[in-house]
Amino acid sequence: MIRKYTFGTPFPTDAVVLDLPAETAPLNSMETQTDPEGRLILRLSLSPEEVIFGLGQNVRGIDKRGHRYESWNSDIFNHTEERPSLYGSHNFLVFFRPDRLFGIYLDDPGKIVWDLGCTRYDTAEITVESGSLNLYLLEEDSLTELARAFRSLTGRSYLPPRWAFGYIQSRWGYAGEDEVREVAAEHRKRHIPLDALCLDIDYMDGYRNFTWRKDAFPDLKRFQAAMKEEHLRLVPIIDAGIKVEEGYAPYDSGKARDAFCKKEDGSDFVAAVWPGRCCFPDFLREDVRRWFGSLYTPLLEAGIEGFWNDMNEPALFYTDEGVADAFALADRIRSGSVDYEAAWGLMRAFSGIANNPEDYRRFYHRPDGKPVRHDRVHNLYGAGMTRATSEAFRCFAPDKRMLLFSRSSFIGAHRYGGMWQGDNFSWWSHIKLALQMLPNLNLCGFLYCGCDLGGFGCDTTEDLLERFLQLGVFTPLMRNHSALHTREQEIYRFASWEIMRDTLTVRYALLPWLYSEFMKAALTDGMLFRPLAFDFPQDRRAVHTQDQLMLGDGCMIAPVYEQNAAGRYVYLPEDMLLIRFRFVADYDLVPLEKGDHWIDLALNEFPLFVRKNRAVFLCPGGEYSEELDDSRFTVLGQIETESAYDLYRDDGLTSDPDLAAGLTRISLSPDGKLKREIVL
Ligand code: MIG
Repeated sequence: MIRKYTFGTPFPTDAVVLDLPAETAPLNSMETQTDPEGRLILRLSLSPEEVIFGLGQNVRGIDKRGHRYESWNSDIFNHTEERPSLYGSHNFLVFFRPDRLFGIYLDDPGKIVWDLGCTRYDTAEITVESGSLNLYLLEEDSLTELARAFRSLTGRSYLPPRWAFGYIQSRWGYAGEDEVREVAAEHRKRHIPLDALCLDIDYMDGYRNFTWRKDAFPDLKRFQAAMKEEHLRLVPIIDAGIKVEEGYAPYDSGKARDAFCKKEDGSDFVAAVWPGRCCFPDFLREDVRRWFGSLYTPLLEAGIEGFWNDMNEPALFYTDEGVADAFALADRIRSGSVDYEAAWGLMRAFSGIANNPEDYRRFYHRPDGKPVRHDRVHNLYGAGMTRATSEAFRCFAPDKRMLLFSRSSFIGAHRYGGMWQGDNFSWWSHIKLALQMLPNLNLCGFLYCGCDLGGFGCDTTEDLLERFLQLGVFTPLMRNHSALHTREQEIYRFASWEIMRDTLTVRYALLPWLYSEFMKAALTDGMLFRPLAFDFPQDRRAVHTQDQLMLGDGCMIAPVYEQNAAGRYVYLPEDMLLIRFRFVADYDLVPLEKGDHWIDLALNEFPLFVRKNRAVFLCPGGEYSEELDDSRFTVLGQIETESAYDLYRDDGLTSDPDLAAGLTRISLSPDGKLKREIVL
């Protein structure tokens, strides 16, 4: 059951697809109050065993309790534990304890502060800065049903093409076509599976969106066509800002349409990002989304089938006003006496010059012609860009699925694209962080996601990259990405590249099954990754587990995320089959009983656990997704009663897939074996 409560005058976000009437009776399951500043405060008490899931992309555990988070989309190059927010705002929370289950969704694009048992462990206090809000209260009998109800409220998740489940190599700093070709060739030469290569901002001419450097990428269309012969796709990046420069077509056409966000005085808002001074498309306007989307056309015509959208929080390096404020403070200090307050203020003024909260108050959107200050709608910006791109795809090729993942996001954008988890580091703790984010992203509707494998910032090491890949084997987006000036991170750069390649061969063998699980989840409003609590709500240990995830139909993952660990402890909520993978054709099958187990996992080994009467399907493998034979499988599972698996297959491209038509029922009979071969 879903109930809607309206406070104040909510800003329409398009996040919700169900048209519900607002309740007239007051919301009595929590305390609500408006403070003197006009902020709306929601308060509820938490019992000692209460668990809180949700908030999508955020730091800390699967259970969000015990920290103060913010919904405020931020370009943060340092995902440390104290961060209140990352790139996306996903305002859906589920409160779960043995005698109570409900979810709340706060549909508002402004800042929200979530004190989830941080100040007081027994209290959740949520502050909605704008004071206006559509609040949805969701009540169902189970966590799974609650997640499904939420998707019915906010719409079906984005469907990527099947090739997007292949391995993607990316790096900030590839100098040109020759280098990208060489990276591709090194993969093919060594039989390292690969489906796509990302082009980072280096491909652009002076970092101008929708251009490319003619010296380094002389003919993008020819280049993409040549790559396609190798079964590889190029995935270029697009940033949010448009360089202010007369004669640069996107700027001129944007200017002619008056498409950019404005300052209070009516002039275009300008801030520096990669290309220099930029204007920012007003993605809240439909005509602007259509215009911006049309700018992708030349790239689509060149044969590009996927993009990643970046810097769309929007990230701002600085504004002239912000710099002037910082210098004004410096001048005051220069002419006066020194005091510590001023000194700290000065340091903050300069270190906070980027993504300065003041700058987000300096510009306006005009969704219906009327100005709305940016900070009121900040968290919607990236979602608008995602929507613009997705709608452009639909215009260009209505029958075809395209790849799209964005850095910034908001609930609602899950219908238009996937997302990557942002600028992580080559840190061991970031394997765990990525794992913990996944189920909460799925809960909020974002199914196509993954982190920068190997870590984006700082230098990776062989063992760290290998362990990252072992998580990535199971994430829909499986991309190795690293930052400019960091250690080269392509698999073949490392002495132990062969074990990394072997790990990828397992991904490709699992790909048709993983795709089947993904598509079934997406088309039935389900989740691919779930906290254990979803499948074992009565099991206290399972409910509080923070480093294992349920995956698809009856599987569980538990990657190693610690340096030099030779294995790890795993809690099994019931008897399960351990598949310890080394290679597509080399794995151990070990039936294990419910309870705690130490699992030996050498650096080249990683586990997948399967519940009884469920199965995992391995195809013969291949070096690119189109090569995979999804008619012959090795089926792994401990079958004790008559069971079945519904395998979903389609052409991997059609934009309007038919679930029922794609399903093949495969019966699984108890035959005392853990492994069987099938041909469909
Ligand atoms: O300010 O395009 O998160 O993946 O490599 C950095 C360069 C801009 C941030 C993205 C990252 C990308 C980088 N970008």
